[in-house]
Formats: sequence, structure tokens, C-alpha cells
Amino acid sequence: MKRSIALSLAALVAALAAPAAQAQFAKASDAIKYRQSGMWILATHFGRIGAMVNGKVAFDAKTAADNAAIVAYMSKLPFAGFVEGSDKGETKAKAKIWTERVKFDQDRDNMQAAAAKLASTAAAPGLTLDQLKAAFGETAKTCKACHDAFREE
Ligand code: ASC
Repeated sequence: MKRSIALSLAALVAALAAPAAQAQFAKASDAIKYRQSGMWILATHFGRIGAMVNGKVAFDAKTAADNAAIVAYMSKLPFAGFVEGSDKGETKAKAKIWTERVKFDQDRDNMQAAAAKLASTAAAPGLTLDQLKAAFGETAKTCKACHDAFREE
């Protein structure tokens, strides 16, 4: 028993001491899968708002607010997946993410701020379609700016 606890502790210490990539993800492909999955959920809920903005689906303030809250939450998740060494593999991420990290992080911050504003706008009483359109448009710009710079076609 004591021995197995000691071994567990040794394993834990080793795990904690591993590089960040290994601490969070067993392998680079897991990090890629993680960020792509997060982006997929993000885009799905953003797209549901987009359908309203584009008149494909009837405007409904509660649906907009619900989806925008998910967008704001999901905007935070994918970035943990951009670990060192995950520029290779089944990914459209450009290698310059890791050499222009300051700009990448600024683009991330811009998107997360726009997503938070979209959520607060959508949740405010008396939301109009025009207000939703404006906040959606501002957020879409931040998605595009980062994709143009850091994602392969
Ligand atoms: C989406 C989606 C993106 C962004 C981008 C905004 O719904 O999947 O990548 O919006 O097109 O310009």
C-alpha cells in the first residue's frame, strides 16, 4: 500500500513536471482535436445566430441570447489546444501562430471581447434584430481577421 502510494506520487510529480503540451494533452493530435472540436461547437452556435441575422430563421431574442452565451463561453476554450508542436498534423493552423504569438493572442483577445459583447447585447431586455446584427457583425470580423492571418485556406 505504502509502496503504491509512493509510486503514484512519483508518477504525479513526473506528470506535473512534463512540458505544458504533455501536461494538458497526451499528444499533439489530441490538442488539435481539442481546438477543432471547440471551434466546431463555437461555429455551430455562432451560425445559429447568423441564420437569424441573415433572415434564414425567424428572429427570437431568447434563442439569440442562449446561443450567444454559448458562443461567449466557447470562445475561451479552443486556445488551450494551440500548444507547441501542434503545428504539424491534420490542421489548418499556420506555423506562424507560434512565431507571432503576440499578434495571435491579440486576435484571440479581440474575438473573446467581441463574443462577450455579443452575449451581453443579446441578453439585454428589448433586443432588436438590428442590435443583434451589429454585435454579430463585429464578432464575425474578429473571427475572419484571425483566420485570414493564421489559418490555411
Ligand atoms: C462562422 C464561422 C467562421 C466565422 C467567420 C466569420 O460562422 O464558421 O469561421 O463565422 O466566417 O467571418
